[in-house]
Amino acid sequence: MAIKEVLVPDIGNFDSVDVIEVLVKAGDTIAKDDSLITLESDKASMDIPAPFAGTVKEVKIKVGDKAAQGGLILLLDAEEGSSAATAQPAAEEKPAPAPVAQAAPAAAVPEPTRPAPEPPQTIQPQATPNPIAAHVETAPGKQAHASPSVRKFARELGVNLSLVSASGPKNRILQSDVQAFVKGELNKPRGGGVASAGGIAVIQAPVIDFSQFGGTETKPLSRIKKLSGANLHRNWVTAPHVTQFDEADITDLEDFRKSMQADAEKRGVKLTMLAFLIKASVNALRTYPNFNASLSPDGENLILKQYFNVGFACDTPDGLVVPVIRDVNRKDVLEIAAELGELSAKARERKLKVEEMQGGCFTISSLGGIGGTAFTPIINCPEVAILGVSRSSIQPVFNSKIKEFEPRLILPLSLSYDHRVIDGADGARFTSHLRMMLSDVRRLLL
Ligand code: CAO
Repeated sequence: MAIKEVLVPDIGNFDSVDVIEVLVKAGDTIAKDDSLITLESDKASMDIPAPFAGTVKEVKIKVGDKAAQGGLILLLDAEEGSSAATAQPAAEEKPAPAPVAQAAPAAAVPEPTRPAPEPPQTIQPQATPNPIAAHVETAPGKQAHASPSVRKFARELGVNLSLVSASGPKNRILQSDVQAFVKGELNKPRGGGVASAGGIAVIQAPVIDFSQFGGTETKPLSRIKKLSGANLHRNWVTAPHVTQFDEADITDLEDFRKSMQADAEKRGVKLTMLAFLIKASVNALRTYPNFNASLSPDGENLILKQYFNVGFACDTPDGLVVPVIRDVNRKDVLEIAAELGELSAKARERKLKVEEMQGGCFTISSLGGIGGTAFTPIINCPEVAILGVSRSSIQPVFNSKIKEFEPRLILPLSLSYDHRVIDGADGARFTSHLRMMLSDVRRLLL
């Protein structure tokens, strides 16, 4: 064994390119041609293969570094008789020696068009469950031939290239082969576990060229929209939603709110209905603690919270955000209204801190200032319920005491809850409790 330096070989017309992946670590035993790092320029990505076999002593490069020809990648305890000079190219894969081998004696040259054979791939660990990775298995021994960019593409998706059928020349795997494999895996009915016993097999959405029907313009989604979209989709498909609709008579509450408005304004606070709704919701959460809870990750337990933090959906030019008002049980309606104003202003000025959007127990989505009669809000998981509020309007309500219809201000409520945690009866009890709280302003003050 001898310690050898492995350097960045000639990488074409690039002075310095980004290191986007380091595929080995100290202590790894590697074979000749195993990929060591992946470099990416604005035009292409390329893997740098090991010029000889051995054990990695020390990696000298990291993700984010810039690499240039001759730069040190790692120190290798090289196996005897294995060197760049003595290594023979595989007859099929590398018919001609790389022209710049002398310029970088310690490293083999990556060959963009005829790359080294793919080492047996392992599934990359995923931050979130990956339906593709979950359905592929490693098939050691079978070597796949693909360009570095295709291998990178496959790695990003967690695809084991040895399972992908090749359609390129000399049995080479093309990007379209990886895409076809992924499509095939996604369209397979999910089987095996209880959660997938129903088999959610979704057919591929057709790709439509809308310009055939008229003019179009493509506008990128904002970062918030992309993030919230993915979360909303997950919450919608994982939590079985039921929405309970109800109506609260807020005639007296609205009179009270208006009577307090001038006082509130003197303190620089806008007192809207939402502050009262937040207060009333916490009263309902205390009465029905299962709503102030989250399911444990294994789905075996309910984690009941002893704090009362309420989030509210806030519409901003960049999309939906949910600031959280903490410890609502310890605050009066004016304090809640003040915080509501501050947090909404911050949200619209993009100044919300991450911690101001964390720790919520229950969310209110109020569209009352805009319009509508009812809607089905999506639960902000891992919370188990969300209250939707629509626009209040004057409705004729029959007063049985005087046997007459009276004009009353009615507020529509839409409570979506996770049916794994909350039964329909409790859903109806919760909204009835809210009705009661909102229709008698004195109760809110208790
Ligand atoms: N019925 C009738 N009017 C209502 C009302 C209701 N339920 N709720 C509020 N209003 C009125 C307010 O009184 C106010 O009237 P004035 O301007 O005459 O005083 C006006 O509507 C605007 O209210 P607001 O929006 O400034 O204040 P708010 O406290 O009601 O709401 C906030 C604050 C941040 C929740 C709101 O601005 C917002 O962003 N709403 C959208 C939330 C959203 O997008 N939800 C959908 C999420 S997807 O599930």
